[in-house]
Amino acid sequence: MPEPETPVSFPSTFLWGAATSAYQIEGAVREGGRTPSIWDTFSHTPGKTAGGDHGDIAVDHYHRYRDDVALMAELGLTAYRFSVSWSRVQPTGRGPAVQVGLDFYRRLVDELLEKGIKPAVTLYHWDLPQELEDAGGWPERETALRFAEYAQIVGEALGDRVEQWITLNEPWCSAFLGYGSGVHAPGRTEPASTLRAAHHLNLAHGLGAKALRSVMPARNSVAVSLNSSVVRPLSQDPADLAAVQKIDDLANGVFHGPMLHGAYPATLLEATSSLTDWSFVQDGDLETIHQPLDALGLNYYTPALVSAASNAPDGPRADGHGSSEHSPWPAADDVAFHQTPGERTEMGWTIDPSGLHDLIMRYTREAPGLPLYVTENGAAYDDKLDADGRVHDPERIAYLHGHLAAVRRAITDGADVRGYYLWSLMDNFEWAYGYGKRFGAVYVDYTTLARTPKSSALWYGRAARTGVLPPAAQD
Ligand code: GBH
Repeated sequence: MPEPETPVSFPSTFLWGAATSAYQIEGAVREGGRTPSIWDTFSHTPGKTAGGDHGDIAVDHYHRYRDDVALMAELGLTAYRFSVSWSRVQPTGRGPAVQVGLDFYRRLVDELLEKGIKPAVTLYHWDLPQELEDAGGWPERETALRFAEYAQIVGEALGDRVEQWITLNEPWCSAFLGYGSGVHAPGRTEPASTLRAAHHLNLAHGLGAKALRSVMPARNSVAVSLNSSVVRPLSQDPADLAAVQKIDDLANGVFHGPMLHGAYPATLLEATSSLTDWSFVQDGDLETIHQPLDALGLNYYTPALVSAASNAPDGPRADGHGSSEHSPWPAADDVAFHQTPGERTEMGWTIDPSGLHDLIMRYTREAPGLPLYVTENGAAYDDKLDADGRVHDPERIAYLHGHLAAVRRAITDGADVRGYYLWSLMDNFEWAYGYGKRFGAVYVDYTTLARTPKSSALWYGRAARTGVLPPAAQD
């Protein structure tokens, strides 16, 4: 992707943010009455995460949040997206809130506001209280009802000072990696449960959005963050185009169908009919899920390339398996996934900024007039602290430059993108990959937990302060 040489500048109101999530950064897993979430259980189960890594300490953000906010302010960030740990606020997933838990987030938000950084709260970034999983987890309807209660508690506590709300982060991962391939907590491998989980996550979103609105000032914005996939066909063969339709339904339509249009795609219902009759969708559910949104969050890393399995010379290779032999894609044995050509990051994910442009334009068409945010985008590289105490990451700068330029092109093409949150503020617990994969703009030394802004953080801070992308070559 050639870098444009002319300066790339953004509207003055554009938000320049960074994102994190609770389990990946907080640590302090037993403090203030917090109880285990499914990720505590999963990461302490032998063989589930690289090196047996877990979030017990993570990057100790729970104790270092003041320094972390000060660092964001120094860099020049204008927004910060973080998530609330459900089991810190409501340890059993039910019943009264724990004030100590809520107080932590109140102090964090006040610190951000004092520094002029706009907070965006994600209510659920994958860390279901273990007790709710023990009662069946997301495949059970009850979990959605519990989520609505939790949303109301957090909305009441922070709604006066936080304007931007995100109900769920990437429900696809919760449903399909958590209950299908099993590479994410709770590690179940039950194809039919993935669709039940997806529906109850949708319902949680709808009920949660309603609950938030019932307790918050009307000026606040309620959104959801989807890891909507850009699904491309290997060829124009009708069989490959049918594979795209199938994966697009299972990745995107299963969520945006009910959320934006009030219905599951007919093609999805048909393609999955051998697994389920969808009788868990009750009267009124689709109406509940179809809540008007104030914004939509899009998380983007890499596009997917698919074909019919019969058109794959090496046989089907389903994506997202990780170390699991189970596919995250139910009823899709007839689809093969292919490696997209091009340079890749340390995750093995192909770098393709045009995918972000296409994704934004797709949702501009799918939901006309709905403000969009890129709520995650970033790259893992094998960063090293130099002898001079610096971290040079020109590859990450190039990645960010390319993707921010793609966002700018989408704005020029008529998309209403209001902000961008870099994933991630700092290196952290990369789920099943543990601490080995570094996504941070800020480097974390895992022995001392000292923070060092990488050259990409300084580059991004300059973009945030000036509204113009500095040249990518500048490291
Ligand atoms: C996000 O997940 C998460 O919200 C965040 O917590 C995480 O740290 C970050 O991204 C980086 O991973 O996996 O081979 O099938 C992104 C998860 C990544 C899942 C891309 C689908 C497709 C390629 N998604 N992935 S593969």
